[in-house]
Amino acid sequence: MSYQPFTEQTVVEHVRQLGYLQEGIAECEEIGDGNLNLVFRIRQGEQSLIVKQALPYAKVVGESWPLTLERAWIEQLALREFATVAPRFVPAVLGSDRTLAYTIIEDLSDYEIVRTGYLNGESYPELARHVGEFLGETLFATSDYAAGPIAKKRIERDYYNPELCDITEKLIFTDPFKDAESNNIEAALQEDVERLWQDQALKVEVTKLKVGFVTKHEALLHGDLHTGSIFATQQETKIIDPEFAFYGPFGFDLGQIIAHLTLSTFHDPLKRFERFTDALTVWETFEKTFRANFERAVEPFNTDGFVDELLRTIFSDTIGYAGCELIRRAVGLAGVADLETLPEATRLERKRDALALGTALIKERHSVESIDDLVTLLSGVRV
Ligand code: SR1
Ligand code: MG
Repeated sequence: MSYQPFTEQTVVEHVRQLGYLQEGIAECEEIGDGNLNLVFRIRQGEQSLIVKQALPYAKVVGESWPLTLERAWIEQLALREFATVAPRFVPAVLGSDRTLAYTIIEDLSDYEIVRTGYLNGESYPELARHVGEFLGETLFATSDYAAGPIAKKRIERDYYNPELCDITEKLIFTDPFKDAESNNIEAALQEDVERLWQDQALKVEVTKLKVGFVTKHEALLHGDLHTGSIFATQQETKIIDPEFAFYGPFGFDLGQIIAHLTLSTFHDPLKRFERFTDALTVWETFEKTFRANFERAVEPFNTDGFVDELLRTIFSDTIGYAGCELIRRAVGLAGVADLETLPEATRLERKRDALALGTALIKERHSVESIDDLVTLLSGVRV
């Protein structure tokens, strides 16, 4: 069967033929609200499942931006890989098809997308600890330090994901720092953004971070770990959508989630203490889990003192990547509801804050000595 995008009717017929549904009525709804894919929820009696199918173009832009269907295959491989060390934090994969570019996963209807929950004033008390643990487990397990040279390179081979990496490379590290077509700059911010484009010192630092992104093949990353890629309840957390998965720098996913926790405070300043405490908990839990795992690092990485140096580099990378993401979500493609749903005057102020904070994080990342210093820096923005 060759690739066709499903409709609400054809997807039900397809999964029924595969034996996932009984004869009889099944309800189906397309619920995808992301930038790239179709997402169908199919319900029959008590049973409920999700079929996520890639489109051959970026939905957020249109058919003029073709995009590989292979990302669906990479996504389900990554979910299965993550499940080997952190099964509690990913949805169960029930099936997948490389040609039709879909993955069937357990329905998480009892969960809510964290960004949506935050916009509605919700809090998730376990989220930060879970995300930190997930990253401490998966980043270590897929690295040279745990897997050893042969196994690591075997895993890495499966995650060759050039087109999706190219999106990140352009949209996060290149386009926001020049007059690029993909940018989405509000007229009132034009002068602020032009100042950014003239800041050579900033552009050198962003270039260094981009070099790290393209050259450090340290561990299997989620690649797009924002609050729209996490489902949560008060007790549980599930990380979804790793279609941008690839081997990259340890600090990238950490930076992304810290940036999006920060963006959520731009929408709801009353949650600043809670979200910055969450940012701190993500880092501390990651560090604790990663260090504990490092006890079984293969030689010579278990050399005394090595993990401390490594964590210092991961920390400064994390801060820099968080800064790049803040800038990108204020002026680049794929804005976030945290900012876009604010009334105009507040929105412009917050976007300026995102530019200022992003710049400070990128430039000062090497002088931030502790997570407490980082939280102080994050809190420094007026809201
Ligand atoms: C063209 S894709 C735009 C963005 O959507 C995804 O969620 C990633 O964040 C990507 O950068
Ligand atoms: Mg996504």
